[in-house]
Amino acid sequence: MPRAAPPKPKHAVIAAVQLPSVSDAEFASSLSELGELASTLGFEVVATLTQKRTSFDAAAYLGTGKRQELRLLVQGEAAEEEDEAPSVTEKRTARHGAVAAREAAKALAEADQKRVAYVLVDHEISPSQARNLENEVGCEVLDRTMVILEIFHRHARSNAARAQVEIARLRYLAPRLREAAKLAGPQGRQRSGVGGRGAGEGAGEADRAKIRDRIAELQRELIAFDLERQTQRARRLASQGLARVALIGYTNAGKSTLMRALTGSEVLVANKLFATLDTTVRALVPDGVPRVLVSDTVGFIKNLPHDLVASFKSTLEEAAEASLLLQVIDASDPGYQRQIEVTEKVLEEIEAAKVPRVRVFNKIDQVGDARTQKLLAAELRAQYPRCIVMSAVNADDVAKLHKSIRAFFARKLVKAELFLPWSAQQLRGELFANCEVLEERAENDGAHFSVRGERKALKVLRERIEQA
Ligand SMILES: Nc1nc2c(ncn2[C@@H]2O[C@H](COP(=O)(O)OP(=O)(O)OP(=O)(O)O)[C@@H](O)[C@H]2O)c(=O)[nH]1
Ligand SMILES: [Mg+2]
Repeated sequence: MPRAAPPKPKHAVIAAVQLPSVSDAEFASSLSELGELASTLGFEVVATLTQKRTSFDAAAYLGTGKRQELRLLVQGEAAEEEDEAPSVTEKRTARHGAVAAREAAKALAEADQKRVAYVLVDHEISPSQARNLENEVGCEVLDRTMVILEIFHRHARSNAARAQVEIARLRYLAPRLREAAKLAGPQGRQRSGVGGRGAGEGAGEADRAKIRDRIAELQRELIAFDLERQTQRARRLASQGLARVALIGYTNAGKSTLMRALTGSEVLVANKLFATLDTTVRALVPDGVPRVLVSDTVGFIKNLPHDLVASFKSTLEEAAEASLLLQVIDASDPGYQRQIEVTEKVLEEIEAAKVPRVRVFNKIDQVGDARTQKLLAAELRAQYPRCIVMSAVNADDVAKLHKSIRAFFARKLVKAELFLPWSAQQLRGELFANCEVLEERAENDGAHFSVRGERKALKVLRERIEQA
């Protein structure tokens, strides 16, 4: 069960069926996305095999002819590797000692890398389809879901994210283990593979019971993590005002980059899919009234495995609780409209569709020359009124985004009069942190303040003054 990325890229072949309902553009963009997912896993895609069909083949996803072609492709690469074998031997006899041994090892390693290790299928296929296809083409088959699960598995850092991903993986693998057990019998061959599927081949009832127990154990752990997070969240809400912004959107759109720019924090930014799996919360910098907290969240993707959506629901609750969502969209992706659709669908699933939302079209600097950028920006503004078109690497643009976040919360501020008795002076700091003080007058038994602040923050403050 490899956890770290393999040191050298493994060869993979992408195989996909185009159904009549899928346009050529949509199909191409889905394939290129699968290619990016593959490279995030450290695979090198050496070939792509596609086929138009009215439905998936019930037995093995692809039609018989394509399966044959795929087998030749997979085995063809392997045959090439065998052809190289004599030259390795020749070299070994021609030279002696350590140099020859090193060269031979290198040649063998290179030959090994040429082997097609995986066939990647751009759909979720059934356990029996996967198994039949594997048996026929002679190498491991990973569907889109497994590829995404594997990336999540490698990128999960916090205990909670790890537990969430493991539950999703086990749920996905359990029926596949059953399928393997049926085909391979109790003494099924053992194979190491991505996702640890190999380790469980030939799994019997005892193994399946173990999986059920493990899932139950992880769920108990998650409940504990959840309680911990809720306590932290409650503390945040009580002590720091209530203005919350969440950065949400498709994977790789630039959410973490914007998080860094807006909060001066050092969250992970990477040109990988699903670099961020945990929600991070930081204060908007420079600070102001109200104090605004920004959260960075896990990215979305087309056909995000259902179990993962369910698993990450609690992580995404942060988004549902925000007062404002910044929906980050990669404007340089020709398929940005699909990004928008996918994101909006997930927002509905996590019941965050009603939260006020601003669309942020990012990476405009990556769209052709200045003229093209201007044209696209105008088009986007016409199509999505009130959207922001920007580049996270442009400081002026970031400042503008910062300003519009402030403006959003400023609109929600109300004026109020507060009286702070001398006996409650310990709340003075909190008052200044949560409100904009317009005027302060000292009176006999305390200080009178004219302030502007968030309705909810003012309510909390009044309660605290009464209790003091
Ligand atoms: N040129 C350019 N690159 C950008 C911009 N914003 C982000 N990037 C790059 O895009 C890549 C992805 O950025 P991230 O901020 O990690 O994306 P993310 O949305 O957090 O992605 P996930 O965590 O995977 O969901 C990184 O290589 C960034 O440096 C931008 O405005 N312009
Ligand atoms: Mg990120």
